[in-house]
Amino acid sequence: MQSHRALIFGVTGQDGSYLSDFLLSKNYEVHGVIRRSSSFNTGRIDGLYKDPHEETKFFLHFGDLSDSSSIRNVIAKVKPDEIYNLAAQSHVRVSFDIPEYTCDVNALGTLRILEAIKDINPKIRFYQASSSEMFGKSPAPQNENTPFYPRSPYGASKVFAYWITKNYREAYEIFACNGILFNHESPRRGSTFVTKKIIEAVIKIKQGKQKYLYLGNLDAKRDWGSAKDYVEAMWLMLQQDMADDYVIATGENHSVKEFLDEAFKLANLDWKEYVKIDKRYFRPAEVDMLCGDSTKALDKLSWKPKTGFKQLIKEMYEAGRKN
Ligand code: NAP
Ligand code: F7E
Repeated sequence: MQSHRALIFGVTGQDGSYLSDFLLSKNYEVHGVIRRSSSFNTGRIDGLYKDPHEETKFFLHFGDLSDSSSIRNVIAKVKPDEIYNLAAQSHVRVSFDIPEYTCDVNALGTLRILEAIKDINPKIRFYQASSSEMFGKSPAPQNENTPFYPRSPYGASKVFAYWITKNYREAYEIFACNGILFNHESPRRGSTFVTKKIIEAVIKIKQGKQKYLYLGNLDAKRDWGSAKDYVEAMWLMLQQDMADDYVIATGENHSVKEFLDEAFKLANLDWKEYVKIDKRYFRPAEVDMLCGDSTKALDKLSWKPKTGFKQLIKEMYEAGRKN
């Protein structure tokens, strides 16, 4: 039987790397789009990449979501059955510094892929990485029917991408799905997101290599799940009979303070002795509380999270200590 072929935009990111692992385990041929960079940006996928002269099911191509021609060329060349758009300027705080770039990549980048699918092969199935940041100020628990109220250029860019994905589904019958994923973390999480920043600091403080940890708003609450669990949900969405949108979450939320409690406890330390507040890390507008209701994903995809809050922190801590 011929194996399925997937194309992943954002393959070098946290989710792109876990999705690649997952699809390769399902015998997919996996193609990823990477950006040219002056230093290597492939650390998360180095274990998967082989010289193309050897036998491999994992291939990389240069491209960029701000460049329509590269998107069209790679889709035409790879001829994928499924496309996963995980590429984004994904940092909420940074989106206030570079709002125009964030919207170009996250919002128009999604439109560029959809236009290419429409023109090249409308039968390609499409996954869009939508985000709980779209709910912003809407009260928790948030599900597929909760109104969007984004609080950042990042959130607003993802709202456009969500609607254009839905629009191409309705207008052109493209099998296009939005996965509305709540925060998900892992040992591969970028170092400037709060969970990984805390874990790295705990380890360095314990080793005597760092004195203090500077953070912003400690009262914000997030529904933190595991990236490894969440990439399976992305794939499940594209295996259904009908395209649809799904919230993916744990249904539990915790404050940044609670995360600090758990993480510092693993090193037998009291975070209150090491954490200092730096105003630079506050956002011009904050999302105070996110907590997802993923009943629909359980009913329709039989998906549920496997990793709890404490287990996630422990996994990140143990992996960090080995590095
Ligand atoms: P991430 O680690 O920041 O990865 C983002 C990926 O996008 C990287 O591969 C990055 O490439 C690539 N990228 C950035 N700008 C690009 C451009 N102009 N052209 C092509 N590629 C570009 O993000 P993540 O945590 O894996 O998240 C994956 C997706 O899910 C993102 O769209 C994010 O917004 C969304 N999301 C994430 C979460 C979460 O909690 N993690 C929750 C909801 C939604 P480089 O490596 O070269 O920078
Ligand atoms: O912040 C607070 C901060 O940057 C979480 C992205 O993957 O998930 C992520 O966005 C909370 C916020 O994630 C620091 O103010 C305090 O309330 O880890 P974060 P995020 O903004 O929730 C969503 C679902 C996405 O879609 C995004 O792509 O922690 N916080 N002090 C801090 N945050 C950071 N980064 N750094 C601090 O020092």
